[in-house]
Amino acid sequence: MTATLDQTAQVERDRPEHRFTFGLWTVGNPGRDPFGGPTREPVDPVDSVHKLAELGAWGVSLHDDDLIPWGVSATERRQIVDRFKAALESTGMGVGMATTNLFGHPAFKDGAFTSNDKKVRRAAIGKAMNFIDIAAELGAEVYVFWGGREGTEAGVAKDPRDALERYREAINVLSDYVVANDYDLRFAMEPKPNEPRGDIFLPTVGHALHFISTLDRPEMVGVNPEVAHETMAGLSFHHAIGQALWAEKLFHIDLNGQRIGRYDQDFRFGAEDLKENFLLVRLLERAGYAGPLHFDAHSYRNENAEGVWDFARGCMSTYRRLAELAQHFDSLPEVQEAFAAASTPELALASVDGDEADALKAEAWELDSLAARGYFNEKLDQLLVDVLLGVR
Ligand code: GLT
Ligand code: MN
Ligand code: MN
Repeated sequence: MTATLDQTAQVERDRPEHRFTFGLWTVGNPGRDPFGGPTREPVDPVDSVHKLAELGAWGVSLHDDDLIPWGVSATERRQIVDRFKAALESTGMGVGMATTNLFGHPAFKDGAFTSNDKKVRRAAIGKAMNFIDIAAELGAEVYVFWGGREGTEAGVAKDPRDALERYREAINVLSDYVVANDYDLRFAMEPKPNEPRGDIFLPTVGHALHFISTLDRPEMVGVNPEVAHETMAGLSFHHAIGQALWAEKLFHIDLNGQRIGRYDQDFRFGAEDLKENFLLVRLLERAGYAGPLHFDAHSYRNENAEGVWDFARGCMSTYRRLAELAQHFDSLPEVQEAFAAASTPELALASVDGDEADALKAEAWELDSLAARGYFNEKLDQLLVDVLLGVR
């Protein structure tokens, strides 16, 4: 295992800081669920900033209402923002992303940007503008749109084409607003298949990527995929990330733990499906993803305040450990041999080199002989399992 430790050092030299961030709503999660009230005390956002800085995080992310309680006066609002800014400055913490709470207020019960009520849609756009101003002031890199309420239980109540048109309108208006104010902010759409709505618009990364291609300023908008959300839909998260990277649209990422077929669990990163997490981290590291690594997760409900910090430490150490294991895996000669046997590198070569229709048609008759080979995936996958188990 000494080799592995050396590789850790290598990872840390190459990338002095994995830019780990936590939402104020994650470490501040009081343990409420649909069946029971809070099990932990509320946390002052300024205390979260200090504690996360001490644990080695790079920064935080936040909703408007996480920082500024709904309904406070303009003066209080200013004081709260100034006090928070001072905490960021004194700790050197950054803001990975900011976002609008467009799901908590009862007025958003039929949707925000896609509510059937035009007045609600206008208020939702205005609420986002109000916090975009503060996000820019706090130096946030990315502004996220998670449309938790953008959907239906009674599908008959909304024509999905109208809803998508209104969604697009809202993002277009808000991107114009950012440009008009000269803010240095990019947007990221966060897909989710369901919960809290029965069905949510833009349910997966693929849906979101297509939606982005229809916008007025597509270059300004990327995706913020979340482990739990693609996994809830039974999809491969690392394939979703692969497609987002391939489209150059991975602006932000929400890391957590989730089992297929369950409610949105938002467990500690690494708490479930370590193999999928390994594939994810290996992909992010190999792609040189440099955006925030955001843990959108929370501690188990049966933890007290101390358990929350165990949770935060665990998220970061598991990511680091998987990054070092990914390097170790790729450094093993037997793994490189297995990749060659599986023809993994060959997938990076173009299939067709020029105008070869005659040759391609002739090669169609070679399928019988091509069927004989093996791809040695058993050996390759077992090597991965061995590395995860620490036996290699
Ligand atoms: C909410 C949701 C998350 C989103 C947050 C951003 S809010 O906690 O479950 O997945 O990322 O709005
Ligand atoms: Mn999320
Ligand atoms: Mn979630």
